[in-house]
Amino acid sequence: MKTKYPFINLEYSEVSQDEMIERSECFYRKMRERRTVRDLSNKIVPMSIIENVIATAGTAPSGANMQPWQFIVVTNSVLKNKIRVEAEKEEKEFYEHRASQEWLDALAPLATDQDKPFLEVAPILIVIFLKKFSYTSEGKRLKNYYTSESVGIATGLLITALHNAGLVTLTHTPSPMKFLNTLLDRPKEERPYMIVVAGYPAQNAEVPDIVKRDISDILTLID
Ligand code: IYR
Repeated sequence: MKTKYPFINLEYSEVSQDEMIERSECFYRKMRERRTVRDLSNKIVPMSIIENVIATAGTAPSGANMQPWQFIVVTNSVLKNKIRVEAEKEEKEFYEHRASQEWLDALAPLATDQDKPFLEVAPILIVIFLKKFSYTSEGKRLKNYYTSESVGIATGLLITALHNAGLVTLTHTPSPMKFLNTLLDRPKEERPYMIVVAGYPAQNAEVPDIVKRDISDILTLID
């Protein structure tokens, strides 16, 4: 049994309701501009931004505060090329054999395919691994809890922080992604969760003209 953490006073300063409304509207306006961008430029991104956004992701809540995530930042061209080659192999298999017709039909409007040039062009790949176990300083293995929920929340914060910083992202999930353990030398109990590709948009980048469901459609209020 672990000893209880000492409890400390919460740092919290209440703001007025008007201020809260203003802030929530303002943040919604900001987040509404976020788009998944597949046309990325190779313009370099300062590493301090990447450190800040990963630190932000690391503030996410997690099951028993186990923080079951690891963020691997890849900037090296040779490694990015290897990731692209391996991801494209998986994607070719997906588009030509593994995906059901229903899945291909759902994807068709987005015009995605097995070519993933952004994995090589973008200055930054953040490869997120989900850790099923943690290790104490004595090397004792501890189980982590609610790992996909926890890593999902952290990834959401990461994408939000990158958008807030003024960069664009692409969430990429080649499947299966086991090749990432080999290329990035991660232990087998870490599961590749997602690649967040980050950078500036290419000049004249285009995005599909999709819309998000209206609030009236996604919100059910039970009084
Ligand atoms: N992983 C593939 C396929 C893909 C699947 C879904 I669901 C998407 O929203 C987008 C792509 C690919 O990256 O092309």
